Amino acid sequence: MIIHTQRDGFAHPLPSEITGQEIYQGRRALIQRMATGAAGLALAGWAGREALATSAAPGKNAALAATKSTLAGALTMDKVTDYKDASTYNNFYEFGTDKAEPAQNAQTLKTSPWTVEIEGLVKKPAKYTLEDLLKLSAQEERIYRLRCVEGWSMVIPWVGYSLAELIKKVEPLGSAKYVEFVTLVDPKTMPYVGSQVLEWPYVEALRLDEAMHPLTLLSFGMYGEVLPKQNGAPVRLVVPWKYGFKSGKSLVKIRFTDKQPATAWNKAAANEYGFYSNVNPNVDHPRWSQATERRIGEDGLFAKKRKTLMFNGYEAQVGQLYAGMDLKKNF
Ligand SMILES: Nc1nc2c(c(=O)[nH]1)N[C@H]1C(S)=C(S)[C@@H](COP(=O)(O)O)O[C@H]1N2
Ligand SMILES: [Mo]
Repeated sequence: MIIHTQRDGFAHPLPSEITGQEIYQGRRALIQRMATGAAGLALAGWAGREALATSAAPGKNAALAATKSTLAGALTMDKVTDYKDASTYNNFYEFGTDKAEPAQNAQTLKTSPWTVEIEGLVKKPAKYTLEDLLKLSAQEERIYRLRCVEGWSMVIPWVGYSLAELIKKVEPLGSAKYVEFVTLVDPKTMPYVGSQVLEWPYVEALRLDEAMHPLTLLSFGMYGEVLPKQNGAPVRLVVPWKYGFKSGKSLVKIRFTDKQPATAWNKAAANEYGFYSNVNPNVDHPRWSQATERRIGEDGLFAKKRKTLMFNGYEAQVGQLYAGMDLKKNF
């Protein structure tokens, strides 16, 4: 068993930093969280496994309990991005095209009640309420890199579980080859869905085997709390080896199909954004290189750019999915 001790720059909360939420939720949560702090480091692995998410957020949103993932590749050792950066530097075009706009504009998004409809080529199509989804499998904390095609990246402790858990429940038919992810369109709360920047709803898709890969995360939270609205509340996808845009936010429909679905950025500019969109330093975007990236939070005057890793560093886990494929053609 791997015992996760203090990761570089991964600050455990001091008792004085424990959020009001946890005090409100009671002593057990508080003790679990403290077990991951300085004293907890001396304890055996189970303490860490049992613990709540350890990445302190300011307590703006409700706490979401999670155990640390034990999945290979799910706990990146890179320094975790500051919550402030992860929640104020966003792409969520329904709320504006500027990085700061989603945090300002998305607060009107109504995340309750919420349902996600599963349809298409499955034995058990169903409507899941958010509450059903939250209960469907155990919540895990996974620390994934997220890299945008624009050339920046962050490291975020997400909370959720493998999308595969949900897929198994609905039993895809043999004819299902792709999974389409449809996100919310609500002109009342989303100022930009009347605009022409993209076609709405924002749609993403994966091949079924990519969607079934255990690293593909159905996420409900980050930094130990439910997702901020600007990060795709109440439920989004996180596909860590693909450019950020493959990770659709505020999902309302998951559809199983036999044909490759048309996706938002591919429709907008097919020569720039392919269906696969795997992070690949060897395939340039037509207008810029993809060989390096800027890590958000490291952008001081002398900060060096980082080398972008094949499949965003998840090659050992996902490389096999693309064996024999021409990744220049299938970019
Ligand atoms: N519905 C929706 N989902 C979306 C987007 C969007 O504009 N609308 N932007 C994508 C892009 S380009 C990126 S890089 C990530 C950003 O996620 P973050 O803001 O949580 O970092 O969300 C993706 N999911
Ligand atoms: Mo992106």
